[in-house]
Amino acid sequence: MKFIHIADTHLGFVPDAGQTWNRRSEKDLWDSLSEVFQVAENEKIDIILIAGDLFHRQPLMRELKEFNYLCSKLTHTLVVFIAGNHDYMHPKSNYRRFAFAKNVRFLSANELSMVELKEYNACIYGFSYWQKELKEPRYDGIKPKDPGKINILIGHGGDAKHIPFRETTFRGSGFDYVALGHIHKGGQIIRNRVVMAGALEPTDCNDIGPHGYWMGEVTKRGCEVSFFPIRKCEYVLHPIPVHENMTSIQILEQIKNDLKTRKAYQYYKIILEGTYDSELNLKAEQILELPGIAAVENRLLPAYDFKRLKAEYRNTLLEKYINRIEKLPQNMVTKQAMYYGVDALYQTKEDTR
Ligand SMILES: [Mn+2]
Repeated sequence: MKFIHIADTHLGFVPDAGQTWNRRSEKDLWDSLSEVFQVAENEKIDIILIAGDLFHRQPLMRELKEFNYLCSKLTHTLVVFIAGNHDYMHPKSNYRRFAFAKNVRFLSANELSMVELKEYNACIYGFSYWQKELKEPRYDGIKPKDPGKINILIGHGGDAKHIPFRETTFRGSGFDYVALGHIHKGGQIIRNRVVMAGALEPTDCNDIGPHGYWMGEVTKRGCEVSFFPIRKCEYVLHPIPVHENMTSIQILEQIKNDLKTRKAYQYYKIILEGTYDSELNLKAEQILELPGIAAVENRLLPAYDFKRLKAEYRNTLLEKYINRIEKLPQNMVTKQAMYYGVDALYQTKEDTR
């Protein structure tokens, strides 16, 4: 049985709202879903598994119609999905009054239920969120009824407030494939068997790395699944090492130079690391103006001349602090303690005498 597994499409969400650097829109999320459905059609995929948070919030009727239309166009594929914490089964949810196409199965109950697919000798298990949070480890101890069938579980969660689970939750569970959603960074929890899809598209610039869908084949002898990125938008963490002799023009040139190897679909989150001279006059806006920059995080530490400071602020708290830290074993923590501490004392140096 050939399948595609996606999650966290967050339809209805406006990506990076308020940002001016990026022309992403709500439509991008729909386009990506359409792209996946087109792959399903071309590859004659038997089943699409959507592991929750299909919608970012309660779906509007017109959004359900759009989704249903995309499903109904599939000539070969069955779509099975659950509601996640974002699009949970609210008492007034449009989910409750919508009639889906006949190739769509919504596992909407809040208790484990199952769709049996006789033609594939398969059973798809899952349940939906009926509230925003589910703190109980509800996937613990779940087992398929008939071990002779191809058994699939669709699940959503993986953090403390949303059905916590671990690798061991599914290890001996007897499911041939577990299609998970909720955590936006995807990956294989158990290779070829338990997969967190990751968001189909990044929703903001903290969703670092590639996003996309998983496609594979499951039989009673085993499963094989691979990741396929959707390359509309990918956020990349890009550290820029800075030292105190660098000027702002030099730093900007370095960033511009690094941007030359950027792919058109990539947006950089620049991390400034290292030390800076107190005279450095570099504004984050100057970096954000460059094409392809999503965000700037300043982790720079001021470059202090500790020897000079001690001489200048003899018999003050500042001198005592530097001496004290210098006596400790030097590592990243003491280094930061030195910078932050000196920085705090130096800013209020009038009081330290
Ligand atoms: Mn979620």
